[in-house]
Amino acid sequence: MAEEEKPQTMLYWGSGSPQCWRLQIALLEKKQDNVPQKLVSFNKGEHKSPQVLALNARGQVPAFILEGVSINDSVAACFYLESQFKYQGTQLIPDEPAKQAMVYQKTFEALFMYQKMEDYLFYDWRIPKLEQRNTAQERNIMSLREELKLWEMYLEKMTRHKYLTGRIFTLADVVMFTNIAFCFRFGLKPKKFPNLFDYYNRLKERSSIEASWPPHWKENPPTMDKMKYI
Ligand SMILES: N[C@@H](CCC(=O)N[C@@H](CS)C(=O)NCC(=O)O)C(=O)O
Repeated sequence: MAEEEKPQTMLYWGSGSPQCWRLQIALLEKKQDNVPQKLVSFNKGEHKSPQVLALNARGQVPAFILEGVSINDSVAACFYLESQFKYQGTQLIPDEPAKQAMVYQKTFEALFMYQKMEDYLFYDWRIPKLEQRNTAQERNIMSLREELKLWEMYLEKMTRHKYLTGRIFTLADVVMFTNIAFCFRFGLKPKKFPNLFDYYNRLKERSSIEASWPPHWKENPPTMDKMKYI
């Protein structure tokens, strides 16, 4: 990427990254469509460029700065947007204590679910030598399967409602939807997880979600279908 001054407001993002997508959805929900965004190429290693490293010492995206305030973790950034723009666009965290508690809970549980998905999907890449692989991957599969069954059950209980925690779209949906979309993109079988698939279909046409759909997902078929084994 070309050298330039450190911007005051910018989002560096990668296509297909659930973490980046969350933040992009939250920006649209909070009517912050004017935030400039730069797509970085993972293949070219641009997430390790000086511009990204200047904002995020981990060399990861999203790398985000808003009016001089840099906040890189995707969920922390969503919380920050909600507190800065509470009365703009969609209220992503309700005021009512019991509802708020549920949104916090489901948001953090969604991160737990993402971690399990990543442990499974990226295992072979992290441990490239066949002889070093072990039963850990079997455990990853079982753990992710149990986790997704739990979300099936959560959604089963919410059938009267469109969203994860009730009648309104919240931060929990911002985080969980991107995980679920990732699951189906990588081969999760709709028949095995019908509630997750219904949820996915209910939300995928929401304007913030549709507008920020990962561009390379639109253009290319999936390269991996490992989620079909779950
Ligand atoms: N906790 C961070 C994680 C971000 C993250 O893992 N980003 C990935 C993209 S999916 C990345 O940049 N990976 C490249 C690397 O770690 O080198 C967040 O939610 O913002």
